[in-house]
Amino acid sequence: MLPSRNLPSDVKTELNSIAKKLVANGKGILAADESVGNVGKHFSEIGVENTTENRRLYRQLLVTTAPDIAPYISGVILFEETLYQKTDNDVLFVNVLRDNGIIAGIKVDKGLSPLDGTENETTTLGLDDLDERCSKYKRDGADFAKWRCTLRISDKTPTRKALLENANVLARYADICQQNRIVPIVEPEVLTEGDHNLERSRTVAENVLNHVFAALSDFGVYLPGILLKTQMVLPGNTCPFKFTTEDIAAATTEALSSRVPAAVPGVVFLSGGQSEEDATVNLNSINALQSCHCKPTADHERCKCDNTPAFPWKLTFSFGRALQASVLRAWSGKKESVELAKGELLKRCRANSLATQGDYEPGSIPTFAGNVNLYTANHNY
Ligand code: 5MM
Repeated sequence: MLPSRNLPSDVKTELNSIAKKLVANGKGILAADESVGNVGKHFSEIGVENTTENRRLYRQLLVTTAPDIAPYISGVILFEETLYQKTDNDVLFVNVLRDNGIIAGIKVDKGLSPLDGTENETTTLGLDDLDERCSKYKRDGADFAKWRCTLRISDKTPTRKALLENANVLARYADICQQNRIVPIVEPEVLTEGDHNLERSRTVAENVLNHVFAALSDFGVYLPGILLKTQMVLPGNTCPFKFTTEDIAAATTEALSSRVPAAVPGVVFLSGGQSEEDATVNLNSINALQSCHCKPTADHERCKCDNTPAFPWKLTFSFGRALQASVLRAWSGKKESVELAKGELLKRCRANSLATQGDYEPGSIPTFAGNVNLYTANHNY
């Protein structure tokens, strides 16, 4: 098998075109690929039983909002079960998305597993049969995939062992996806647990990205056909110091600038336990650094900018919790609340779309759970 960077040019063109569509102007990704256990945690908070049918009903609510959210959402990441589920009208969810111009993606990792010989560090499972699964998922309508590895910050971590292992696993996954004409979203998530400050968070982010891009290069991954999914650079969740959204945006873009090659079409951020509003405001601050926000013509003449983006990659969202917290609370498992919940999803999608342009006015689009802290201890399943 040739390395992905030597794939035929039509395959590379297809991969690059999918990746670029996923980060098209004003659009981002809805991460709705929670594994069964994780859905159970969310459902228990709203008093809904974690059954296959309730998961289908909830995902149906998300997917059938497609006609409204399509201007803001380029892709939806599904869990394997969801890829094969249908609406009440017997239409596959994947077809509902496709008919509205939204690309279907799939979570292909099989979850985290302890990394032997480390203190609480992990690797991610799922490589063994990945090639066969990817070939099937592509046939069944998935054009992109996601694989999440996690790293944690403490006095002793991340260890070199964890950095190398997770980078290699992500690179093998990415290579296998590309061989199957699937765009891999490469997700090395540094968890927010800890009392570390912003500076420590930034240096760890840089170290992780160094390892990941070295491995992607070693494994011959075709960079114009991937997306990077990563955390914003935030202080640890128990850090005693406060940082502004501008500090967070500066630390995040600094870490990315020094480590992410220009060939990567986009960086899609996870929300990482931030409230819906914080995630949107921080995404907005990040994108405010991407370009001058003068308006065309008149203002351009005043500031003399040529409106060239500051960074070579698009900076958008691939939020899970920060797109769904209000939806879940509004829905609460009730048929009569489906429309209300769809409205909450639409509002969050619009807010985040504005944030990808640096045009979101904080507090301007309130939602049910906009300010609820969505931190999950040990987001390790
Ligand atoms: C949506 O949740 C994804 C799947 O989670 P589990 O496999 O842990 O159930 C998850 O990978 C998610 O995409 C990332 O954690 C980012 O989500 P947040 O909620 O941080 O935006």
